[in-house]
Amino acid sequence: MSPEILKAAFADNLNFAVGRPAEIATPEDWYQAIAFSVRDRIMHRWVRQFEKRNAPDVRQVAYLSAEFLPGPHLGNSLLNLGITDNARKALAGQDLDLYIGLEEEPGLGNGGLGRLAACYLDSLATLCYPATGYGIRYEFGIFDQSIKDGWQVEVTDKWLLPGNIWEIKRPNFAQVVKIGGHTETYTDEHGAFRVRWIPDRVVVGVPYDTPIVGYLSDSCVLLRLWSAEAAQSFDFADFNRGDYYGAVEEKVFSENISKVLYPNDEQLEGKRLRLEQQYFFVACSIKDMIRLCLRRGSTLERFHEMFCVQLNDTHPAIAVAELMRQLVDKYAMPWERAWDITRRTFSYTNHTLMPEALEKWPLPLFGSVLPRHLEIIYEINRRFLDEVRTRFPGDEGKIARLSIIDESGEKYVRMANLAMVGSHTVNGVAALHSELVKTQLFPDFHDLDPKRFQNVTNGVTPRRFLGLSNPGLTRLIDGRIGDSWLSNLDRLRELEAFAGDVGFQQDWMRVKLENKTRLARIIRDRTGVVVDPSSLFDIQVKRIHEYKRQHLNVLHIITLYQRIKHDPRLQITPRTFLFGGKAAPGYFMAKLIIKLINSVAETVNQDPAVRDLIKVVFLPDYNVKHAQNIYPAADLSEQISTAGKEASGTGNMKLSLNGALTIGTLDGANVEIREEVGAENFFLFGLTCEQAARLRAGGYNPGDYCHGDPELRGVIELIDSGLFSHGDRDLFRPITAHLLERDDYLLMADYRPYVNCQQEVDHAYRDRHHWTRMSILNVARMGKFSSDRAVREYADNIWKLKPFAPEA
Ligand code: Z57
Repeated sequence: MSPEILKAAFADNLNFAVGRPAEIATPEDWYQAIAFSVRDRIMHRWVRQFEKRNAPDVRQVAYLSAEFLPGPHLGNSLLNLGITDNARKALAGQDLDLYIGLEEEPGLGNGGLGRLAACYLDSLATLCYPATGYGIRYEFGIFDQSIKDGWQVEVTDKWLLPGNIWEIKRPNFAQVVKIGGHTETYTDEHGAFRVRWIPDRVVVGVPYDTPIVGYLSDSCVLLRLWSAEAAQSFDFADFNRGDYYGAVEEKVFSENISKVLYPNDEQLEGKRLRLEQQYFFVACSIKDMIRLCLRRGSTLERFHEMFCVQLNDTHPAIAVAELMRQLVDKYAMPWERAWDITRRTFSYTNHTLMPEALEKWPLPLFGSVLPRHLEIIYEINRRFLDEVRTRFPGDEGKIARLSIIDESGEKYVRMANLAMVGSHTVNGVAALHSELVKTQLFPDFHDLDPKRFQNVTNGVTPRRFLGLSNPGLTRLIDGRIGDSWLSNLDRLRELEAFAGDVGFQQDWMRVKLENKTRLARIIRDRTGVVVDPSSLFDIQVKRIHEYKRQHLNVLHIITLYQRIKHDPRLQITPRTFLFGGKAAPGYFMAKLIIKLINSVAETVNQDPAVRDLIKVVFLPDYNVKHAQNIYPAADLSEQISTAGKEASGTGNMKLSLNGALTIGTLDGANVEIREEVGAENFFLFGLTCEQAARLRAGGYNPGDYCHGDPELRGVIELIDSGLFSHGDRDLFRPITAHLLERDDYLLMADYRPYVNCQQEVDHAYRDRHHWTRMSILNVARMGKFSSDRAVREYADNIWKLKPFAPEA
């Protein structure tokens, strides 16, 4: 695509699609013109590959996820099409990056789980796998975060307000979804016993399609998101009777379903609307697959040969019962046949062991939203438990634990058990996590069928998180090893040869400094805090959660603060501590941790005694767009969750890929990152998950650690003194009291090892050549953590899926 052709395309689209003369076009107009031009190119590929993708022998994967966090499209699509440089030339002097920066991001997810889904779409497209991501087109995505007086304030995310160029509405593929009501039995024309579901509401799901283009692969996958609309025909009766407001009410009620993303990460909020959202997008997606299956001339007997369906956590697990309902109730298939097809269709990814995140729905609520599905689940469960009884006669404890219905107290439907029973494969998201899934989470299922358990360690796309967001480092790497590494990340290993090369190290340091200088400017513009780009950038960006232990990081900061106050001539490496992340609006402790970070920042940053040595910054509104500016500037990556709690983590991969060294526990994918980069290039501290378990079992007493360590006691006392809260001694008491009395996440036990490990970091950073060597080796050894590798593992081991155009 030459600059001339692109220039003409921009001009045409400014004219015909945006409708603005060039003389008065604003940057927003130019953004739109460029975006339309890029979309045209993507659509061209999409249409050209239609035949190949839909050939009768091509098996597709449907990735069902309640969340997708793709980030802004324009920059990434230009990169993947390989036309960024020519687009720049075509704009002759205009600032392409300015236009790229204007795009609103689709914040249709909370954190790691939604971002992982987006990375996988990028890799599926790049590797030419036939795939569709199915989800919800939330009108309001994750809230925008602003900080007022140190507290998080949530602001509605209006991402659709400026219009969304990347999506195409497909009203002709709309689906009708039933909700509520009751079931009836009847005898059909062949005398067979059947069930029908009489709903008390129906809504229409309208798909909006966003094609996602692969990196230099000529291939696209589809992101198909469902939006809820009122069923037109349904309100005619009201209309005719003149009940205009009744009809409007119905419309508003229907549209509620896709109105807003629930802003909880790893914490369920058992709301009816949330269950309706889950069923809504699942029902639309399953019906869409059935439509495609039939249109391609197949019978539903072969559904599982046409589609494999990946359940991204249990949010879409109702799909198991929905496919059964379609096959049995609608298409009159015998139960056994339908169950066989269902089991061959689904596989399930578990993303957490946290008990508060495991989805379960109170039976009465579930039955009132999905009466027919509840019956089907009972039947699935009855047959399943009968099987279990023949294998483990008399073990009623086992039966109770395996049952899809929790009957230990108030009754619940356990979505993880439904997903387990209805899938041929379950996988965890890092080696350690997958072991814990077998031994801690589903030991009884593992006893039943160990072969069903797999591991697929998460990965991230190097295109967005290095190629796009770190052009400086990308150019430097290209200069040494060529540019094929971006689609073959293992080739980064060729950088090992240059790890000790002083010239290369200097270039490496220069790029890092440039990235830090750019971030320093952003920090100043957005927070007013001035930070020194030559200081060590120590970064913890992720959702705020007690298990991720942002407050352990804070305890370290206060430790340094205290040390400098006691000894003003103390020699320490100047550091900038950077935090970013959103707290669930209803999560009190997480919000208080944000307030604590900001309060410590205020005190530290204005204290003349320490302000040249440590600076603390909370960057508001951490999202994909901001993350892209942060990762390239990181020296140190904080991955300090309590061992056994972080299923994988993916920020850990993105930061290391950008040359940060990790300080971390043996948790999630940290374990494998350390294995890959080498123990000598990783700052390890803290309890292992076995040690943590033993400590808890023996009666953990956090107060002992505090009283046995004067420095730690000093830190807690300093918080309680009101120094960081304008004399208010109670403000942070919920945090300190919890640490001293319960400390569920073992901060007190890990404090001393953490602080000592940070001391090693401090020393290591003083030897800049050695540090840079470690940084280069970290990048060189990150190949494993490409989402291309992860997606290939899913395709080979779980989906049995082949690329539709074999790789060149
Ligand atoms: C979420 O972001 C994750 C797990 C969940 O169960 C929910 Br709900 C949301 C995260 C894990 O916390 C990360 O450790 C993991 O890397 C990510 O999912 C992707 O697997």
